[in-house]
Amino acid sequence: EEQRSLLLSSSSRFPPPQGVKLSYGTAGFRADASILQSTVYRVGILAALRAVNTQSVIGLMITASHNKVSDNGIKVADPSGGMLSQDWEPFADTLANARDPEQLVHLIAEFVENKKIALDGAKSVEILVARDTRPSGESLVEAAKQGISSILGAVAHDLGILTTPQLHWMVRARNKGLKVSDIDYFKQLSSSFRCLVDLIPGGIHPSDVDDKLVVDGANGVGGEKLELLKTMLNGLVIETRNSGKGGGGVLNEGVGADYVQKEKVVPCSFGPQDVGIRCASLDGDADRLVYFIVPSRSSNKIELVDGDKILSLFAIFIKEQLSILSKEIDVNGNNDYQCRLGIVQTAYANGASTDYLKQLGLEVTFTPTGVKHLHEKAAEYDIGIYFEANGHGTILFSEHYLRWLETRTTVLSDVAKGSEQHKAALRLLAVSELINQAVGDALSGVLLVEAILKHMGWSIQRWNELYQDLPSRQLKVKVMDRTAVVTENAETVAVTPPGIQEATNAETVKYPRGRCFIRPSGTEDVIRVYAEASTQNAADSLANSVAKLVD
Ligand code: NG1
Ligand code: ZN
Repeated sequence: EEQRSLLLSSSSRFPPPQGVKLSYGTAGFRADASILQSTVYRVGILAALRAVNTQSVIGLMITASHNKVSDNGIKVADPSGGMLSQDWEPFADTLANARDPEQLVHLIAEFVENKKIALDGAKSVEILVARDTRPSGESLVEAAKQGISSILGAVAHDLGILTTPQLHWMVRARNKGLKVSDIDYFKQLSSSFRCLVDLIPGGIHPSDVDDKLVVDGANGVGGEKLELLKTMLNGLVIETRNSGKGGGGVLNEGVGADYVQKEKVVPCSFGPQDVGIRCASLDGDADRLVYFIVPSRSSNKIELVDGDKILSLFAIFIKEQLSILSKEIDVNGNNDYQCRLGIVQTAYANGASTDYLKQLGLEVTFTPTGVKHLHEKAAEYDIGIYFEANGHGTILFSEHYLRWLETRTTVLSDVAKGSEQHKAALRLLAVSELINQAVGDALSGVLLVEAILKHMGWSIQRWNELYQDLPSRQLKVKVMDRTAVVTENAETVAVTPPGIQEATNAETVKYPRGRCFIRPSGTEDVIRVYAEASTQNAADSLANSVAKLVD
């Protein structure tokens, strides 16, 4: 029928690349941009099917995040604004690897039947498409649109260049029935930031006025968007570098959160002039954030303030508000609601951060790498804070808890407006508005870090001293087949190949405070090795010897 011929004719324009097998990994599909046309077209089809199936707005983001500028990728944002439902991932793989139009159409028909997707095109559904600043993005957006419009009733809405978290935010907002444009995102961020600043005990310290933050935009979309956000903020001085404008540097080349976190050196255009200043780095699509300090004029080494430390800062602040709130007693002398606060990390979290968080009495759990796992776990709490060490993370508030907070603010403002409890409830609500509820978001992350530092009256040095990172080393080993390594227990134990875990353990016990694990990357053809120990030399040596076992 109509649908079938539509698919056959459009797919014949997007022949798949020969001899490559693509897989929808932790970050969707990622590859050299030159081979992605057919994949992106097919993910367009998938997104359209998902939209019809859920009768909701779906998002498509074209980005390869922190990877090199010649790469690109595509991922799907589900109706909640989160990652594509995991039970659709195998279908994504199957579609991407279909040999020819006939097979593709057959696979789609089979899936549609299986999932009982009603493809009558009667009710139209919308797919929001956005891309980062990669030059290949423009033609890939076209391919995505062709895929989308091959499904009857599916309509693509091109939002141009956005950060990844912005797109996820838009999808989430649209499915809540809000008519939003991308300016609403900036309005919500700036007004909730203002709200937090207004609630600082004793107001902003006068010395804060010329206390600046310098942000490395990775020569990508984040720098550009931050420039815009800045114009809507008061009481925060931000200098943006590597904003990607005016023919400056190359995306992610010697810049950005991934570079800074892995290499632990200053990014391009930072140097001796920045000694002691609060600096931050975004990644190429602005969903990761790390801070850093340049400690001395004579070296390009930095003190990294990573995702674990951002997590710790957020946790302290949230915990403080909760303990203020818990002093609120109702007329019967009861505190009527105990908020469940949970912290979610991965095995890459620095051991010192986990120790610190546990010491604060917080509940810490571990999931495998990949935001979808952390996000899912964090969503089990009233307030769930998750972060990957590399700077991807956010704070999730349950709807139930938000409703409770809202009623508290009304009740409290009747009886005790201006009370500490009232303010704490307002702060938590402002945090829930500021921090992206869909995915990790570097721009909202920067604003929350800045608001909390002002609230605490802390310098970046004071924040960095919360605990001292254990020395660590991360290596990657190129392998023929990364699927040979299979892990369990939140990736801390390798169950295959046989004997590899025992050999790793035998190395690890040689080092005081040693901890080491291996896992296959979900985004590159490598096995990653992570090691931690009491000295840098020991961590390096442990990582190297385990890398040799993998090779
Ligand atoms: P892989 O390649 O699976 O390790 C990397 C990061 C993840 C996550 C994804 C998605 C590390 C060790 N891994 O995944 O945390 O950010 O990329 O971009 O940083
Ligand atoms: Zn990213």
